[in-house]
Amino acid sequence: MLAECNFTAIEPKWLDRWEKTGIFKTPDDPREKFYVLEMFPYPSGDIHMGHFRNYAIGDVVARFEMMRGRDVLHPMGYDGFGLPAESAAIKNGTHPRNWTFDNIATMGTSLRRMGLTYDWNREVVTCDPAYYKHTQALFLLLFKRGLAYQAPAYVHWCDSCQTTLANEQAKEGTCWRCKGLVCKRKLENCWFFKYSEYAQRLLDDINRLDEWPEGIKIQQRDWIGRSEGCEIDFRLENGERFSVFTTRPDTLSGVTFIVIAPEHPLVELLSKGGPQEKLVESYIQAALLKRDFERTAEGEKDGIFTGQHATHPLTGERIPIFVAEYVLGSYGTGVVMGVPAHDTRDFAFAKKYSLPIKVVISGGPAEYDDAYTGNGLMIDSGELTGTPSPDGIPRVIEYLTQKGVGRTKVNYKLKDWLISRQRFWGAPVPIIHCPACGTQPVPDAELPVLLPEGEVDLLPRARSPLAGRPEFVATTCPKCNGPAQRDPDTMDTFMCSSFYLFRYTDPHNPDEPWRPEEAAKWLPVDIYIGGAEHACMHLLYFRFITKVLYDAGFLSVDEPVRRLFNQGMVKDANGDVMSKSKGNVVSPVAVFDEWGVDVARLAMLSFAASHDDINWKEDGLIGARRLVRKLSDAVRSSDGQPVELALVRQTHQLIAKVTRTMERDLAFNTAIAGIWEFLNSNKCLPRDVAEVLVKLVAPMAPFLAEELWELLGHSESVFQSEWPQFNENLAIDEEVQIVIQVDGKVRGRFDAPASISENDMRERALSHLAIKKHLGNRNPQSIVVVKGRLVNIIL
Ligand code: ANZ
Ligand code: ZN
Repeated sequence: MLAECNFTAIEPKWLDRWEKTGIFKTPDDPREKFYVLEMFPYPSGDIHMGHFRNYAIGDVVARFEMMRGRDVLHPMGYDGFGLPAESAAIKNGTHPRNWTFDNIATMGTSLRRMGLTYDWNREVVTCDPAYYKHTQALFLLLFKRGLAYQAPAYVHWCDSCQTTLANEQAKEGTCWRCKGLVCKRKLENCWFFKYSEYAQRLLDDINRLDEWPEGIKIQQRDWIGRSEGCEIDFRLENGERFSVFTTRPDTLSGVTFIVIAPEHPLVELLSKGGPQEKLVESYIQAALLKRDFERTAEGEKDGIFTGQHATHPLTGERIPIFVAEYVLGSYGTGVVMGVPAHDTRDFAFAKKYSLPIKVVISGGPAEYDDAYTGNGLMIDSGELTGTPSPDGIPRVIEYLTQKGVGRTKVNYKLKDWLISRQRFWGAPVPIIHCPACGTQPVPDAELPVLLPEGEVDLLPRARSPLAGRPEFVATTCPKCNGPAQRDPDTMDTFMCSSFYLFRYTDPHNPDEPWRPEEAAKWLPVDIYIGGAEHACMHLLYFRFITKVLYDAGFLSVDEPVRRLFNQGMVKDANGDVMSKSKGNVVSPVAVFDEWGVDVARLAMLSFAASHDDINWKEDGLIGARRLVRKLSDAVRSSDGQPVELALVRQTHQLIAKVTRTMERDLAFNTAIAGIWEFLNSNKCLPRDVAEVLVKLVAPMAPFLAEELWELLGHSESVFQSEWPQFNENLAIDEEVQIVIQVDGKVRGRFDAPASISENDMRERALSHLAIKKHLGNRNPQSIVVVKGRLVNIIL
């Protein structure tokens, strides 16, 4: 049966056996724990190739660690809330829950079929009330710790999703989900988490993430965007004070105008009743339609004079105040001191409005056709004249502090996390608004605040559908018992996925999110495998929530994940991204049906190293099937012959190679290549060696390995056997000398490890200097390779 690669019989057989023996159940009291986690899927249909790859990689790691004697936690669940369920429900006239749980059932069947080592007893589903009760409890924890607040704000609004978005979900002005254009909207009641309060810790602790990809760390540092500078106070002519944030206080004497962001609260006051009022108003409306990166891009700058002036804190000069879109309301203080001589944007602005350009740093050109941003000495700067720039900036800040007009200030680009969404299919915000008592948390005993069942009108109307359901909204105030209203918004689904990894450690706990001692057993996650696209979303949110939970005593770790691994994408045979609209989607389940799960797994793993993108091709399946046949044949025909020293060496080398890829780079393609090569050079295997081979392939092709292991006479699972050890000394490659001949005559030699592959021998011979010279531009007719000894090039 095996020789024909008929997996239809052996797959159910082993799935059943694994289930019955419960060998992948999580041990209660791990001695040497290892927590393997893959990013859980959004249940949008059946699994796709990206899931298949992600989960196959995780499964190899889990099985490998198990065989090494570790106690493994390897859980799976579903990120159940989100918009697609709501859209489907609107289309089909059903409840979003139906669509979601149908998809979960479909995906669950496929994932189980793949033979993944998940402990399904620990499955979590974020849209299950038993789970979102804790999402709401977590919200209240933040609320009670003063980390959740409600405020009116200009927020990102996606018109096609009909909801607000957090900053990182509207990068470059496009919605992370639907890729549609995002605009700004003023909302009165948005919930925010004080993300920015954790900015410094989130930044500092990146330095401890030794086993995270450098690229993710760079993106997170940039997104947090720490900037050291100074706040400087100016006065309006009526005496009122406002401040600007600058990284260049050394240029203070060069200020010739002030610019305020259109969304700044001061703007309305400044122009109100004045001749500029109408103009300013329409300017603001236009600016709000633009995206932040468009507003701050290099190039022409426009703005509008407010009709008001400010007083310079050092010189007392009168300086005009403008509103301009290139200043963002969300950064610093939302007000900038304009220094055209030394800031490029200010220069463009000053040119356009014929404002004076005052040079205060030496070293610039004689004629200014752009700002001078280089080093120099401060000039025309009163008592500070002669101070070096930028080295003297701390001295400038000290001076301004003494004068009482400024202070040192650190700014972060990271903003508070906007958590409320105006959609239905999410965890309701557990807050009650009482006309007498104000904002009240829902008492713990009343959690979860359930979403309505039955027929629901989900059509988006720029406010939460829950707002239109009196039986949901109407409630009583927990404090005064008077009539009150529930908050109609639901939470960002990234909130649900910010703690699921902790919930897996105690998934059925009805009262607490988890017992701290259960979490302490397993955390941190030893390896977290998933795509890199969430660098500044999920992967930053869950670091934040981890720190909050650590501070509150729920966790013993303040970083969730020791090692982060980003797998590459799965593209089609031509290297195009698979998508429904292109019609180039390959279904993993169809591949399992036709080729068997193990052949599919081996093919997937052999295309490239796990972190690289791959192009899915049928060739890979053909190759994998050949490998399966070859291995089965070799194992069946293995016998009791003694193992010769050369083969001992080769075996230890192979063990070393496979072990290292499994613990280090997860480049399973090299492990598979090693097994291939081994089988190619050893037709008939001694039994002991056959056993080693079966173990080495087991994490990658578990059904095949179990079947062969049984064939070799074992009654226990191969995953209960021990991972083969290698001896360093034996694994070290012997050096051999390889002779290069051209038409049978020796023309060169080179040293190489005894295990060098035939391909490498050929390549090294052809690139050998003497040989290249000898060949000139003649092309070899053929090349004969004798492994470990000789390359003969025939002309
Ligand atoms: C005066 C100045 C003079 C500036 C000079 C630069 C050069 P980073 O490094 O990103 O923190 N800025 C401050 N708030 C802003 C806002 N809300 N929107 C747009 N620009 C803003 O940049 C800090 C600098 O960005 C600040 O320093 C300010 O311009 C500008 F020769 O102040 B500077
Ligand atoms: Zn959208």
